[in-house]
Amino acid sequence: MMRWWLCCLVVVVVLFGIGEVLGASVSYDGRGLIIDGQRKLLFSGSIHYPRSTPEMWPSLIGKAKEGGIDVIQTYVFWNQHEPQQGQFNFEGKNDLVRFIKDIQAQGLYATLRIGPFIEAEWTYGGLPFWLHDIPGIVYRSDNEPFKHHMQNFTTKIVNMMKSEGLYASQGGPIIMSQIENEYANVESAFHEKGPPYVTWAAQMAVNQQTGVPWVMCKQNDAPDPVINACNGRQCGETFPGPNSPNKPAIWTENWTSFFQVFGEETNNRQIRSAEDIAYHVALFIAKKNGSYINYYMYHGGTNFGRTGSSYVITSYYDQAPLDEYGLIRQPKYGHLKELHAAVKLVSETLLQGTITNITLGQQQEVYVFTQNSGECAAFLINSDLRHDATVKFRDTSYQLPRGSISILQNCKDVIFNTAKVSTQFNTRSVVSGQKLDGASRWQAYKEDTPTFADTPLRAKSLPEHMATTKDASDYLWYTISLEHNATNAQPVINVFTLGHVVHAFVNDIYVGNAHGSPNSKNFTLQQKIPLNNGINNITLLSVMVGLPDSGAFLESRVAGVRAVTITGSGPGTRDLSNYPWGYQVGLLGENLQIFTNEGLSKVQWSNSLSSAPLTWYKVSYRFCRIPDNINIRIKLYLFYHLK
Ligand SMILES: *[C@@H]1O[C@H](CO)[C@@H](O)[C@H](O)[C@H]1NC(C)=O
Ligand SMILES: *[C@@H]1O[C@H](CO)[C@@H](O)[C@H](O)[C@H]1NC(C)=O
Ligand SMILES: *[C@@H]1O[C@H](CO)[C@@H](O)[C@H](O)[C@H]1NC(C)=O
Ligand SMILES: *[C@@H]1O[C@H](CO)[C@@H](O)[C@H](O)[C@H]1NC(C)=O
Ligand SMILES: *[C@@H]1O[C@H](CO)[C@@H](O)[C@H](O)[C@H]1NC(C)=O
Ligand SMILES: *[C@@H]1O[C@H](CO)[C@@H](O)[C@H](O)[C@H]1NC(C)=O
Ligand SMILES: CC(=O)N[C@H]1CO[C@H](CO)[C@@H](O)[C@@H]1O
Repeated sequence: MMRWWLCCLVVVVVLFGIGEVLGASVSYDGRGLIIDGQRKLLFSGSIHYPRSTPEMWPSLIGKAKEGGIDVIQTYVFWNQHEPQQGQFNFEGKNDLVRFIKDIQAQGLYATLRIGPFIEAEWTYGGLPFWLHDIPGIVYRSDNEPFKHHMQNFTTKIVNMMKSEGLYASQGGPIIMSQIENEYANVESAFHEKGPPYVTWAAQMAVNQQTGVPWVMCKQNDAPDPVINACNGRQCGETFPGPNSPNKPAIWTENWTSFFQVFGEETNNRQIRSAEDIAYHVALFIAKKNGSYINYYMYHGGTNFGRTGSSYVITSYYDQAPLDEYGLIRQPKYGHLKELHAAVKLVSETLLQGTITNITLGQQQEVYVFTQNSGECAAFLINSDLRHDATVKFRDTSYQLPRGSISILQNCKDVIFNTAKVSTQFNTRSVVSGQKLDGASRWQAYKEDTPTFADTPLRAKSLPEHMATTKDASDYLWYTISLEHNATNAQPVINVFTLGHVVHAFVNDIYVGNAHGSPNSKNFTLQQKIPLNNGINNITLLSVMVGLPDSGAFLESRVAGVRAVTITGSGPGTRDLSNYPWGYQVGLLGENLQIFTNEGLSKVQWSNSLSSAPLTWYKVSYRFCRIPDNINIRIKLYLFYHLK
């Protein structure tokens, strides 16, 4: 009888074994994600696939792995994948499956932040602009049209990952997914339409049956079983904690630096020190039971083309551990690598041990993790930012530099201090190679300034910029044919705009420009202009530097020229806002794609280089013998002529 039972038990175990080969289940408890039955302490780094090239991916992922990163976290960029409704693009930089497989190939995990609203300093927060024209749509709200399209895209991505076997539950690398993004920032703007949307989004995500957990970041009331995660630089101080004792403390965005906008000097937000990052990571682990920490960004990369959001420059988080070009930035990279290694040495104890904390001084405390086996790890914290401290812990004295944390193995040996940087500093050296400014090589093509007669599209008032360009171009021309009766006064034009840049031309003469900034979203171009008696051609070029990516009611934002008046042309002020306007989307050179091989021959290039505004320049250049370890970048110096 006894033997029969034993035999049966063996059979059960074997079956379980087969099940495990197929995939690792991912679950969680209050102390961490549990992958394949094991609690994990994970360091994660954000690398966004469309912000680099597929050729760079294996090297970026490899460097992250070498730096002690376990997980690569990326958003999914809806407007890259579905620029027109129903027309999909998963090629080249948009090859999400290849990116996830590259992660898997190096044995790392992946976290997929589907959003599909992602913000991310990405144009329109990742939403495709065609959503704007869906009747009755209100984004990110309890709104049927939006929910329909959000669910449709989310399902498409999840199905794509499933069909490639990429979820950990299928043996793939994806251990976690994110739905929505920092929704709590805008939730109150939607009043009673906010909370049901959160509930719906969580349910819709969970119903996708991915076999791995979902998170919502900065959403402290994330509905079960979705995990609420923290974003910010100081989650060790600011995170109120998981909203259930059964959920782990997850930090989805610990900003390694900050993105930059046009016109801004590099400042302290961008140059976040290695010591400061290490301190806050250690604090999050010690104080908040932190078990998943993601660096946003680990590699920022480049906002290629028109993918950056309003005013955001093309270089993204260049100060991250891997710089824009994927080069290692020291000491940030090395210091964090040492932190990761130290934490991993004691991670068993951090994940399994019981936690106590003891005050050691006015601004000094220790968090002690103890296992039944006697294993012990401790974090000695000196939160005094001005004074070093000496503390006594278990009969030993420890020197703690100001604002630092020491990690102790066996509750005795200091294996890391967040303020002691042993990694060498490095600087990026840029060697200027060939100068391409030899005038003879260059050719020019000047954009025509369209007039009212040239623009077949007409409106009875100024059309709104974004609704008109539909994200096909940054540029929108407005033209008017104006009859002028000379007075004694000098004519002055006033162009009120909601961004981002406006250029003005009168009778093909460039008269001036003005621009806004992230802090002054509206501005007025006020400019004296020469007018002929009789008919004049007034042409305005409205330019946007990316679409907005944040805030509520993105679908009803307005931009571009909103009002135009003229004084000194006839009596009083003439309001031209409701005149018949002609308009045209995009520049001619842009529409003809004259920057491509096919488009090059579509216009007449001139050898004489005018300095007229709105001139395209081209040069052909042959590069040879580029060593593999050198990054070639072409730098353009633009001299902007402002009258
Ligand atoms: C998304 O919508 C399209 C068009 O209505 C439909 O053909 C497609 O099956 C939907 N996809 C998903 C995953 O629901
Ligand atoms: C950390 O985990 C322990 C044990 O699970 C729990 O008692 C404690 O409240 C948690 N601390 C925080 C800050 O969540
Ligand atoms: C232990 O940590 C908790 C949470 O940070 C804090 O409220 C408490 O005062 C600490 N206790 C001691 C003895 O330092
Ligand atoms: C205005 O534009 C029209 C049509 O392009 C052109 O024929 C006319 O000469 C222009 N007027 C002036 C004053 O430049
Ligand atoms: C323009 O911006 C200023 C300051 O940001 C704001 O007070 C004002 O209301 C804005 N005007 C319009 C018409 O949007
Ligand atoms: C310009 O003067 C003519 C003749 O006096 C008049 O008919 C016309 O309405 C005036 N136009 C404007 C824009 O004031
Ligand atoms: C959201 C957040 O936590 N922001 C903080 C990021 O870190 C810097 C300094 O490290 C703080 O100044 C920010 O407030």
